[in-house]
Amino acid sequence: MKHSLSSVAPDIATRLPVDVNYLTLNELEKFLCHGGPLMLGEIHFGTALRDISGAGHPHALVSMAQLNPIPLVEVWSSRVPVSRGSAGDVVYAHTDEILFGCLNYSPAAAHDIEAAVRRAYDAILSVTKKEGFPHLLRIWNYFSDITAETGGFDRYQCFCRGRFEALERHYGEFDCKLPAASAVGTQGGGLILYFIAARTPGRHRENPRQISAYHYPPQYGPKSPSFARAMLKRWGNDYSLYISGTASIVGHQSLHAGEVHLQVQETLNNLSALIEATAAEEGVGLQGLASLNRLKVYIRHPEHLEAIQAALDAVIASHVPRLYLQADICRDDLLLEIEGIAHAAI
Ligand code: 3EB
Repeated sequence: MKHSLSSVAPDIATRLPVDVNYLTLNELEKFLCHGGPLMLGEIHFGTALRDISGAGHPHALVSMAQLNPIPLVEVWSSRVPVSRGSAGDVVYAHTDEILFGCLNYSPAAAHDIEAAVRRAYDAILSVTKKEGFPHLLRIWNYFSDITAETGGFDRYQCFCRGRFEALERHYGEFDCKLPAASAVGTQGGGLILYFIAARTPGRHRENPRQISAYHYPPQYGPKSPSFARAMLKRWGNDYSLYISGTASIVGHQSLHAGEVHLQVQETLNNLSALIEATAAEEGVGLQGLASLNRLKVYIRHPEHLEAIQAALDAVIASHVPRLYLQADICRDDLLLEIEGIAHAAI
């Protein structure tokens, strides 16, 4: 039962309102033939595996090299046919239960990252509200030069300020409404955001080993990062725990600078603590790291791939789909970041 959702295409049938798979081009083409109406969106990394420029559904090409032996596409799908639309800067697809959206700014439009992010979040928050999906569950934030300095702050700090201002304007007091998130640096391109929003709220989760990011002290920037460590969502008889990008941070501090083996172990400890605390406090049958059923791993230096893979393979079953990407992490001293989805059936 526990692994029933882990089967990769060509059979990516899912009983969840929203699911993600990492498909080869061949598997993607089969899915388009047999399940095209179920497609919520496709995200390519490094190089596009097919021409997506005319795709009628949300899509993006993210400038992060893939470190998997066979290139994969991140495909979001539903169990029922979707409706598609666009509003302002956002292209979206939705069912009765969820909305998946994507937004893509050119490098020129994302040059002033703070203003671009403010505008992007304004667009996302207004379209989700207008379409009746006001609860942001999970969002991905990808942009270039994440640690480059601009006017005394790095671009990640400017990103955080723009995001904070848009969220504050929209929500007022907002800590408990924050989505799970990743914010990761690309090798080029502008700003790409994609997200899942729902009609009904999920449960905001934090990590007992880490200070909430929205309470980080000011040394990390003028406005704290606005995200939840995870979002727990019940879908009928299933729970999905959408886990934010997780790194070797304890309290608010980066640990083990320069030590990839220790960073991956610390990150696994964080993931494990987050899942266990959710299981205990929410009364959900999540089984620690064994309940992870999707993994996305961001690696700063490709030469660390083997060490990171070995550490993950030692504790996570080989059938769990993984996507390995070369990316810049938002703090210079972090060598990797891991996000994922954990699943439990009732
Ligand atoms: C951290 O824990 C590492 O700003 O949206 C991870 C996930 C991180 C999301 C974000 C940042 C974000 O602070 C960085």
